[in-house]
Amino acid sequence: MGFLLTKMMAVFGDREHKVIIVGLDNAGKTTILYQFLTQEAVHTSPTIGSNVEQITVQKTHFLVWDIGGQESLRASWNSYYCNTEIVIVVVDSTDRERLTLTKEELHQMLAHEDLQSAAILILANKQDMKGSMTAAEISQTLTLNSITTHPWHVQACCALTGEGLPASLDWMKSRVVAN
Ligand SMILES: Nc1nc2c(ncn2[C@@H]2O[C@H](COP(=O)(O)OP(=O)(O)O)[C@@H](O)[C@H]2O)c(=O)[nH]1
Ligand SMILES: [Mg+2]
Repeated sequence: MGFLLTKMMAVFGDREHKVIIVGLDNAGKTTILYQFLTQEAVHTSPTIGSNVEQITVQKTHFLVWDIGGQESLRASWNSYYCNTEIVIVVVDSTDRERLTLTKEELHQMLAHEDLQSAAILILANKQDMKGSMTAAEISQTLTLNSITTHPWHVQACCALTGEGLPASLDWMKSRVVAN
């Protein structure tokens, strides 16, 4: 399947757009990756330390990397940055305590030279949980309005049901088509 797809993409001159999913451990990154896949599953190949899947949205191909978020792994996030077109930052909307940590990681990424032309999608995940922060609250704490260097978008979602994820893929597609 991988070979066939690669061949088809060569024929149609289409290319893959690299996406990375980052966020603290337990935010819901892996659940989101596999929810994306169930929309239009193409190919799976798990790797050590990260998962990578190819996701196709109406002929647009994304190669999506889900990178571990534990503290020990965060230092190696930057080895995935090269050629990344979209960074998905997953937030556990119930985790008020660690949102400032996500803010620090986010603003560090924005400053990284390999991500200067990347678009940023912030997913306010776990909206099904009681007392979860709204997308607006999360935007405010992450100071998203101060970001003028990168296109960004915040989307509320629930990875368990998939709510909000089709809209996220639509935004991702609109970003890479715009470029
Ligand atoms: N209630 C709820 N739980 C979620 C949601 N997304 C993920 N989880 C749970 O959160 C935990 C961590 O998810 P996982 O995808 O492994 O997080 P990761 O460490 O960021 O990859 C798991 O128990 C998931 O089932 C969600 O939208 N709502
Ligand atoms: Mg995971």
